[in-house]
Amino acid sequence: MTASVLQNQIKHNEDKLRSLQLGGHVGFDTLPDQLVTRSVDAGFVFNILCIGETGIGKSTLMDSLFNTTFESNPVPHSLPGVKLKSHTYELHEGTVKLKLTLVDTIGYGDQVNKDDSFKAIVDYIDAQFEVYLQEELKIKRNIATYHDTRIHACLYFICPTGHGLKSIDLVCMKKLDSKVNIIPIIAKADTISKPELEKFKAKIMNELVSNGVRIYRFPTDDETVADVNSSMNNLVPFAVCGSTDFVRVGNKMMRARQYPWGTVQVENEAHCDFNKLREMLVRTNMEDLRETTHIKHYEVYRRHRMEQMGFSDVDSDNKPVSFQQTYEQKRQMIQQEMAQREEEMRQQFVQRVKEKEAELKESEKELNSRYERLKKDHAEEKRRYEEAKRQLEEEQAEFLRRKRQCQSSSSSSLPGHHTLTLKGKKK
Ligand SMILES: Nc1nc2c(ncn2[C@@H]2O[C@H](COP(=O)(O)OP(=O)(O)OP(=O)(O)O)[C@@H](O)[C@H]2O)c(=O)[nH]1
Ligand SMILES: [Mg+2]
Repeated sequence: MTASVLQNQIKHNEDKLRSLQLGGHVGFDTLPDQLVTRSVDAGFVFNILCIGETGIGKSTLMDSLFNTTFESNPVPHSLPGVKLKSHTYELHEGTVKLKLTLVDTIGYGDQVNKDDSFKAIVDYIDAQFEVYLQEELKIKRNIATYHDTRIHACLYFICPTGHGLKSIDLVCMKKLDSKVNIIPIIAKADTISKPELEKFKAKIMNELVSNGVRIYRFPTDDETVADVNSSMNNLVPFAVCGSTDFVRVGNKMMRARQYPWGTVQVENEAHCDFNKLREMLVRTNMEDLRETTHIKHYEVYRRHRMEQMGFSDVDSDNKPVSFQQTYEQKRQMIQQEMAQREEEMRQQFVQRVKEKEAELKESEKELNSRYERLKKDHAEEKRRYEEAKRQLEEEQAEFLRRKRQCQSSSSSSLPGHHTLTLKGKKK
């Protein structure tokens, strides 16, 4: 069935849709409850990526956000490149299970040349999308039980310099803004004064806008959270601080940082925006962050990869094509390519055989002519020896003849001294 026929059929069915009144209670109004029960049983997955320079307070903020102690070791400043490290934890709050993955950058901003600092991060995010895509493309896929490692929220830790963003911040955020939900935060905000902080925030936002960096905006389309989200959007980047130390405030132990001149309470809204960040990230918009990751960022990645594989929803004339048609087209293309390559290889083989044959013939000719030459030389040599032999035999016969002549003349002459001179060479 072609795509256009299918679309027509769906439209036809929609046109036929009629709204009916029920005669009594049926029970499908419990669907939302069924959904909640099912989701609670399955548990939730949330993945946070923390990008920030070494020692900027990433681990401390995560401990403060989830009010626990995650494993972390301070990282040296001497690493040659940026790496990413992930840890997965299972957290329980009431009946709700949360599988939380925290991914940390290691060695970020420590290199002399920071041009490529973003690469490892981009690669990590893409790798998580790729794993998900491969699972989706499997014949026997397990999406329901699959551990989704795609990054849902990226907390970008900005140094509290009061001056604005560094180029590494802008470059990195620009590279990531189409791949992940970026939430910029000003780290160690207790080190910056209140008037300075307002100016700093405005400057950061201006720089982000003028460089076209798209950060995550809390959604304002759901009216239950529209007001709070739009007011929180105005507070971005949140100025946060974290701590692993506690002080007693009233009858409660609170996370705080103590200084000779006073105490900074992490959860005190007059001291920093930590509470607002937690409210937005964990309590109000966790589901939106997960959804945006799936329907916006993953969709971009998936589309790009499918196009890379040669799939498309429309053909060159902008007419809809189905997956099946593209697949058939692709298969034919590959088969043609294979046949062409086979033919090329066959021709190459024939050519090589011909060349080899010619080479062999040439060397056979060479051998034959050498054999003939040797045969001729041998015959010549033989003839020379025969000649020499014949001469020798003649001389031998001559010698014997003379010897006999000599003997006969010496026996017939008187005794005395005679000298006999032989002609010719002695052999
Ligand atoms: N002033 C101030 N200091 C902080 C804050 N958060 C953390 N620190 C301190 O900064 C230091 C580094 O904190 P970490 O949380 O280990 O920083 P990190 O970014 O995880 O460091 P690496 O993992 O080593 O890169 C510690 O001494 C913390 O006490 C903060 O909000 N304000
Ligand atoms: Mg750390």
